[in-house]
Amino acid sequence: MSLSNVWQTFKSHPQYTLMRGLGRFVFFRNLVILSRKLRHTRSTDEFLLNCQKRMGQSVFHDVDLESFVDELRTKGVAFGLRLPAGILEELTLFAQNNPCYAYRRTEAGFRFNEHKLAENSLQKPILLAQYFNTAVQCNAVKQLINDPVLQWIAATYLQSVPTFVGANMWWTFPVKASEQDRSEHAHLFHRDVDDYKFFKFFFYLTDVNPGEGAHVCVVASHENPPRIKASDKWTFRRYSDEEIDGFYAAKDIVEICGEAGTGFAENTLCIHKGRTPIAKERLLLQLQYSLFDYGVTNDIRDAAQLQMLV
Ligand SMILES: O=C(O)CCC(=O)C(=O)O
Ligand SMILES: [Fe+2]
Repeated sequence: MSLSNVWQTFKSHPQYTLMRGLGRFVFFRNLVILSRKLRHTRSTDEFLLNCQKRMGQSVFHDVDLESFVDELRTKGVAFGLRLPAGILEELTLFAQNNPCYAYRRTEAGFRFNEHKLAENSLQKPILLAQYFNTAVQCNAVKQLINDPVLQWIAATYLQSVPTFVGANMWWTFPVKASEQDRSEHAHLFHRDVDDYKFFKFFFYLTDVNPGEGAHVCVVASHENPPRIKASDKWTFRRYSDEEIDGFYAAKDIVEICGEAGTGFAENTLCIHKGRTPIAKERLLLQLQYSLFDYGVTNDIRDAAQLQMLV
């Protein structure tokens, strides 16, 4: 990013730009986390108590909450969530009946079954298409955001009243996309700096088989960032598969597969990427929680700006 771009972003989102600068250093991350924890002690306890009271209303059963959060802390990724069939069906129906938007562009709407027509209209392969305003339009998304199990995990992991900062539901399609599109849309290894502390729940809404469009994560890399070039200490960039294969043990580079309904949580400060599907598209729902909301990770768009391609 050029200096003038940094300045433009600073003017429009000063807190976010500051966090992007400071949040790459462990020292500043820990300082902000600690001060937030101390300020929130009482309200966090109240929040957790409220979650516990509502636990019976959760759609998730048999999750060992303490070990889930422990795993998220130590490994940066924790497994074992499963969406019930009813919620999965509601989300899938929502995806079938509402437009998604190519490359997250508000003027590039199309229905899932019109992918080819949309590509013709856009005159390029569509690697990714996202739904907007899901929390308002889809009850299942709303229900998950308020689910006591997810909220308890978020508050315990963040050691604070969690701030919900966005639902994102999107398709990735098996197409020959350009390297630039793959890089811009998270199909090359990278780390996210979305806050001083944050994490995301991922739910697969289609089956994800080995070799297909899985999410790939390097276990425990949130505390062991790659140091390949000297500048890697300060900068955040895309890494090639070869760089990541060379830096981490193969056993730690995990391709996360699972049937529709599979859910996990990840601190995406870990090295991760989405694989470009070969034959079968992937639908994913992601819910993100952090300390602060910079307004840059949600799917809320002005309905007046939404336009269809086909
Ligand atoms: O599509 C994927 O699995 C990767 C998504 C990603 O990079 C992210 O959510 O931070
Ligand atoms: Fe990412």
